[in-house]
Amino acid sequence: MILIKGGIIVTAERQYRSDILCNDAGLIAQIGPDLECPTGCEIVDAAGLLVMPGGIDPHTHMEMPFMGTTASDDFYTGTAAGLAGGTTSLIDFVIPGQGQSLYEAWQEWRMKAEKAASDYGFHVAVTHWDDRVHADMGRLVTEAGVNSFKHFMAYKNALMIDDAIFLRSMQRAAELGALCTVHAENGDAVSFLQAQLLAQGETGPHAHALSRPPGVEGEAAQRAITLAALRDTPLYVVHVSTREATEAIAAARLKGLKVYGEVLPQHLVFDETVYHDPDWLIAARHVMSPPFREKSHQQALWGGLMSGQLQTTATDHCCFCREQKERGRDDFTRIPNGVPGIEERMSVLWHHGVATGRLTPEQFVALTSTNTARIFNLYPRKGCIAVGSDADLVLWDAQATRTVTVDALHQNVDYTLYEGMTLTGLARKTISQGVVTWDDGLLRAERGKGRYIRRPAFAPGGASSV
Ligand code: DUC
Ligand code: ZN
Ligand code: ZN
Ligand code: ZN
Repeated sequence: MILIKGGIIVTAERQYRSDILCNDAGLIAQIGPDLECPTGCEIVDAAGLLVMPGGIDPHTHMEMPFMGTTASDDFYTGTAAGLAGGTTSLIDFVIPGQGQSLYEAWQEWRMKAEKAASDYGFHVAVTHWDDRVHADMGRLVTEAGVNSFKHFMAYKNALMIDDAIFLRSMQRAAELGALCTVHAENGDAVSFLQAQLLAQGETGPHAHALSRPPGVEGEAAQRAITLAALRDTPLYVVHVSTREATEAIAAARLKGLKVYGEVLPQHLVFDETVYHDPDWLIAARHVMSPPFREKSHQQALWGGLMSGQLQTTATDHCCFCREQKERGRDDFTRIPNGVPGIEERMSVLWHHGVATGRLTPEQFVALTSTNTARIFNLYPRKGCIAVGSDADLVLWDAQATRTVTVDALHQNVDYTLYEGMTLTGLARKTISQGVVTWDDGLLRAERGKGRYIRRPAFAPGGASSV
């Protein structure tokens, strides 16, 4: 049992001074000013700190087999790193292998994730279509606690689906009360541009960005929105990185469609010039999809987050070390796509969002936790400070400043994009299931302590109105 004393609680709606008592079942038991400390209860001093719902990262890829290799953070190291950064839950992606059914893939991912240190859930990718997929989607929603499916409009000859499969999946998801999520890039256009660039002798990381220009994302986002409207089903667009996609989402919402957009802090900080670095490895470390954009797109993303037209922040955490990135030394299309970020996400958004005055602390909570909990039907168990909610909390020091360096981080990868950058805003303590797991620089993550969180289907009428 722990009593968090003297902090200022920040929710997505308001701030107020209060104590929080967390019970041994890992739940919030009481909230109030000057709570009594029951015998045997540990006191956690939160004076001068903000007490916020633990972060939820709705987009990670732990130990994902991808592009001929496997992402280097596993479910233990990745969730532990999340705890060190104030993130207490994540939703990862089940990606069925060749010939593997969706349900078998979900079972495989459940086993991989047994070592997780924090709570987690899964989206399941629909990468092909047959009767088995139709049946498995039903089983996943009704028996397995999966309420969201992922669709890749890119990665031709691998994960990509065509519009007909997307429509079938949307129709099935609508029947089941599940939410469709989408990686929106036109995979045919990317594949065409990649081949052309390689034929011209453009083999370096800069060609990665040239092969995936903003219009490729804008077109796919608009097409996905159009298809979702045809099936009258909500849609969640992952890693929105362009003005075009932001505008498509905002326009759809204006028409009353339930469309959500997710932003990666990485896209708010880095721009396309990272691919100009003369050091191949530094440029290759930034290879992810969608790629970093010209600076002007960042303005649109900030505008979306500030106005509420974009609702969540995630990381697409997908780590590859030097020798893995080296696979693409002579051919940019072979550089494994992915960057780290789960440990830095909250600090980066605080520093660039709240400390600059773009976002209020309440918006920060909404964007790092509450909106995700609502959209993916985890609320009010997660993303909420209320009696009966999970005691997943972060004690935040809004003034603390530190310089980021890979040696001080816990992600199982040999770099951080933010090396040498000074950030204001830091998780002093992270509480997961009522236990202090990150204690001012001391990581007390426990292998296997994380629980699989079942997310119920949505009631008729679909997802939340965030
Ligand atoms: N993009 C990445 O950069 N990595 C993993 C998958 C994705 O879509
Ligand atoms: Zn993606
Ligand atoms: Zn360039
Ligand atoms: Zn991803």
